Amino acid sequence: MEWLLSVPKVELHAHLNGSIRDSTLLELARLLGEKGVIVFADVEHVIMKNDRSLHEVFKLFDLIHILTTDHKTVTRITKEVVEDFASENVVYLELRTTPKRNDSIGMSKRSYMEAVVEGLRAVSAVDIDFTPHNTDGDPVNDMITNDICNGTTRKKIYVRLLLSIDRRETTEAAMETVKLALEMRDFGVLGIDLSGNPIVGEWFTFLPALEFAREQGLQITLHCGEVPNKKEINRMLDFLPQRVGHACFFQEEEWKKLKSSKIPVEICLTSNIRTNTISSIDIHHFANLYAAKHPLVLCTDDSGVFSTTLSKEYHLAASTFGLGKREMFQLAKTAVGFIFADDGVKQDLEGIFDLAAKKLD
Ligand code: 6MZ
Repeated sequence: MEWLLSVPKVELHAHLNGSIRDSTLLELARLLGEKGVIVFADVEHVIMKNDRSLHEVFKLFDLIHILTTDHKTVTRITKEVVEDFASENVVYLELRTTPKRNDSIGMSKRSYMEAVVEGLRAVSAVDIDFTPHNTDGDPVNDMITNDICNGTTRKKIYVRLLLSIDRRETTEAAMETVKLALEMRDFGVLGIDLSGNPIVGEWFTFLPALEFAREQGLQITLHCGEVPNKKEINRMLDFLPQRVGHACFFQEEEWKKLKSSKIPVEICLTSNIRTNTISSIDIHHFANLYAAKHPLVLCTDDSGVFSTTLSKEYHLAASTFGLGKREMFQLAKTAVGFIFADDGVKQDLEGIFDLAAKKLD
């Protein structure tokens, strides 16, 4: 585990509001309890509960959003989430979040995202690169501050943003999110995610916004196959997104399509087990995809909600599927090929992995 902690890692599927520290959530709940907005004792029980069905997870998100959706708190959780990932040597993080509108406190989707960017600016425990076109000509080695051997150098993390469309949203609301993503490209927004309760909403509601996003050059990742929905899974695969998340309820036809398309899969082991989307870890499709050399990347999904970390996900994969250090390092490194950021960032990350390979030998 210690070794996996020290390996540089790439996180491509992390929801901001799912990645909050328990201690922060409890503190926020206590405050709202004191104000009489919620009953703290009831909420404490819900936050600390460990096993939840997929349905219960979405109920928990509604509660989390009550606790977090004001500008100051959005800024705070963004800062903390980034620092937490960096502390376990995540060197590149694609953080996704659903821009939220809350008229009662003067929050628009844009001001929500500005609060997120403020959180990135507030990161102080580590060095952060979150704006694109950072082409100041620095040699790669200057960029490498992730020293895996001694704790004296400051860690550095690249952070880029994906804006999520929630499946509860209308076509208009989804379109608003895509337009916002386009306006915020200079703040590191690279693409669009489709997420939310998979039993809610219809593919055709989101399609116009996703097509527009693609036309405009945004990259797209879709939550795909979190519930059995053959038609939707096929439509999603036919859309050819740049990546898909989960891919749990695929049947032979869909596996074939996925494999021939070579669409990388964001694998979230603990999330799938905790929500019972996959009944047991040893039959997880990771094994089949890995053996087929299909592009895949291990991710946390919601490190707060599922009490996990990326290092724990790597450990779980290594211990369940019998992978050694060499394979795990390679798995971490190949994820660089699936990031949405530009070639300059890819080269920097490859430099970080090459340096780490020498030190870990
Ligand atoms: C689908 C998920 C998810 O956007 O408010 N979300 N959507 N499947 C999952 N697997 C369990 N986990 C999280 O982060 C929380 C939101 O992300 C989506 C849900 O829409 C949830 O409300 P943000 O930062």
